[in-house]
Amino acid sequence: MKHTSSKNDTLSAYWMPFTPNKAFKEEPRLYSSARGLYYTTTEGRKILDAFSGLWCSNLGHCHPKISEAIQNQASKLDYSTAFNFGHEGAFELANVIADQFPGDLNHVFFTNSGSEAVDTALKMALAYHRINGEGTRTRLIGRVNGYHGVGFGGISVGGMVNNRKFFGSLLSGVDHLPFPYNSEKTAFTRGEPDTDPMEYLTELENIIALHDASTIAAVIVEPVIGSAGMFLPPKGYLKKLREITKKHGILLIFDEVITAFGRLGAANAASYFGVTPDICTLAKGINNAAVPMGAVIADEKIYDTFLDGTKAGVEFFHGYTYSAHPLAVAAGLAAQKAYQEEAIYDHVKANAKYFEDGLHSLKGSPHITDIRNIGFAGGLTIAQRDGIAGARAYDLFLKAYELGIAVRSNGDTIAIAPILTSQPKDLDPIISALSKAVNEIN
Ligand code: PXG
Repeated sequence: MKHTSSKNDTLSAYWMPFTPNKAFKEEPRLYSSARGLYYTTTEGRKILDAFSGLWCSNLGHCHPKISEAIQNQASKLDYSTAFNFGHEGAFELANVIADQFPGDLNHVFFTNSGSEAVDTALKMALAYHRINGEGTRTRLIGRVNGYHGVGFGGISVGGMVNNRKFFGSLLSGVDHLPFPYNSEKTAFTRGEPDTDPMEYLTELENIIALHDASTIAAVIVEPVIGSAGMFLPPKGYLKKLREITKKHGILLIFDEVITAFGRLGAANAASYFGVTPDICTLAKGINNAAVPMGAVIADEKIYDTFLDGTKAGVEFFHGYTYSAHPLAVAAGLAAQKAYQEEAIYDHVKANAKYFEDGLHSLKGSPHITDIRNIGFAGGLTIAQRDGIAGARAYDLFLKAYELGIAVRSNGDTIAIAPILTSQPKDLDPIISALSKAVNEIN
């Protein structure tokens, strides 16, 4: 049936991303402003942002110092190409970021989104092996249910069927590890489940045995699984993954787009879990999302290989018109300063248990079949109604919004990501609204 114009014709020109456009345009939810923990809608309602925008407005909305930095920058140096020219802020921000990563993860390549960061990291891995004399290493390994943005590289290593099935043959030579989750064994676990990580990593050894390590470039995983509904790896999983990849000369990429800059109560997942990958992808909280920005951080051997292995000229044929855009960098420097000045990572660490207790108090509420948490990130699984995937979780999302709380539904899950400055009194209304909402839907 042809789509008929909605009652809101002025809304039809904007084709909205990852949104049921028909349903939205019948009943739009429009924000007009935001400050701190709250959005204000065009009807003047206040909505408590329990998802940090989209895992990204970590320091709260319109942070005064970030807004001021962007305003000042806009009238000082609006744009500078990153190809053959630079501006001081870009170098400064790269240093501030590198200082927060473990090991010799020291070199930062700027992009404009997480998707671009992922495609950049995959290209970096392939080119690294080639320059290093191992050009046969071309295979990439992702994971079932993984989300690595929407570029062709990202959806190829990603493992969410709807993000893949419409788009043809994708990249060739990609394998996927199993999703490291077993609802029967681990439902309602606080923090990382205590199951044997090899249950999910033997498959990596099988893939290596099948193709031979000499054909495999990199493994990419989200250290904490975000988009699929906030799931944690079993204890020891990331350490074991590091051991296996290192043994076989395979690069390990952590997609830290949501985990870096405080979400776990640490600077990043690599530090939190004590596991150092070869490359991390970053975005979102890097500059509080006030201007689009992403980045890739690579370790010393990768950077050195590119620089030493190229006789003269460009070492990496890759980059974006807006790489290290001055406004994004200004926001980044102000955001990074705020993380330190406001001791955000420690604040999250200190209040993670309070959030955990609140979230797990929902156990026993109707429809909730699992609750997961780490730092200021939470995930719920919602039982399907009449076998229809996602419908009840979506109703819960709508009901919570009616009650003044913005969370996120993805399939049969609800994800909660409070703004990292939230105090216990700000977390309480999130939990009580979810409790009320889950009791009110059918
Ligand atoms: N990697 C990861 C791990 C992400 O979470 C991206 C890459 C892509 O970033 P960009 O900036 O290109 O969007 C993301 C993005 C959700 C949700 O529902 C999460 C994201 C995007 C949309 C929805 O959790 N994360």
